[in-house]
Amino acid sequence: MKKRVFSGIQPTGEIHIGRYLGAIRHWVAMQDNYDNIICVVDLHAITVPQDPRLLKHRIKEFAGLLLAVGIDPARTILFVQSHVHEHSELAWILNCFIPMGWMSRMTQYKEKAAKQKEQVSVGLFDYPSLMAADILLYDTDVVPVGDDQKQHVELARDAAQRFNNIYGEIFTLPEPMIADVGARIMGLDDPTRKMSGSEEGPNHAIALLDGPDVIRAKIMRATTDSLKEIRFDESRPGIYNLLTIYHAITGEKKQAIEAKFEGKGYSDFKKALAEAVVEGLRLIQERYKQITSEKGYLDKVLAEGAAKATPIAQKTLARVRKAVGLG
Ligand code: ATP
Ligand code: LTN
Repeated sequence: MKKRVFSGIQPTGEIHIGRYLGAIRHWVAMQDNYDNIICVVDLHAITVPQDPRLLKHRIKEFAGLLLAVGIDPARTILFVQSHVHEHSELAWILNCFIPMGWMSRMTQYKEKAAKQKEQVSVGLFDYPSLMAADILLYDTDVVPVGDDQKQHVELARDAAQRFNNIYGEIFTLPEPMIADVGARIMGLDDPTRKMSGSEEGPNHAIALLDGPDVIRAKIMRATTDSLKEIRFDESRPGIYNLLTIYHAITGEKKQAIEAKFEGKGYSDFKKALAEAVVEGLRLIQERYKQITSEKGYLDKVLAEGAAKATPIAQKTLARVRKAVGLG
């Protein structure tokens, strides 16, 4: 029996190379050896205000991009979270078992809430409970995510354990899987902050659908420092981040990269990085065009995905309802 993998992506902002290098490309690689489920988490997206038309567009765009990067619907169940109602129901039940104290410790909530002050929604606070429901509904063994999501996966595991302690073996205990390379890609404009989908700055992130000239311009403008040496040195976040992107996208060894750029200037390195990114994204963009030009194809893939996910989710939820004593 293959182990079950579950992961999710919020259909907000653009798919940037942080999301791609930190998470999505690993989902593609894992299709051979794991039983994969990937979800476009639209219910998570509405924890902060969204424009309805844009959200609807993004859900399709994200699904299309996931297929373009190599998610294969024959091997991975790809679906939209709100198409499977069991997610909301299990999230509610889990709400009644997860202590407020655990949720209050979530660093992502604290960071986002600090920005929004009293406008912050109850849904944003409750975000980890819905995420736990996503994971636990499918008897997930492994959750491949970027390192910002590790704490949420651990909360899902703790919630499962707490529930199992009360009711017996209901849930499989999930584990986070954080890749070594690209687990944390930083903003090009501010290398001390994670590259984020909800960030507004024009030079913050490279989107998977950015054209070659946009990619070149963003990389040439990326923040570095006034030193010269091109080395993987974590104390110099700008150049370290750019080198990490180069390493992740080309697959070349760190030492080989340092050797290649020894004695060269930042501008030479940035040009080489830009071409590597342009080349890395070219094929993805071609495939995306193909996928979206085929009318009805994406809807069909997503409907089939939901039809495959639903019976698995229903089975788990039935177990939970029975354990709790719901009617
Ligand atoms: P936001 O920053 O708006 O909260 P996000 O980009 O973190 O959103 P998702 O798009 O849902 O959220 O993330 C999809 C996956 O990509 C997650 O596993 C997340 O850890 C990973 N990821 C997101 N940004 C980065 C990044 N800058 N570096 C590495 N991995 C990332
Ligand atoms: N919170 C995650 C997205 C997400 C997820 C999940 C990831 C929602 N549900 C379940 C893994 C498993 C994020 O922001 N990246």
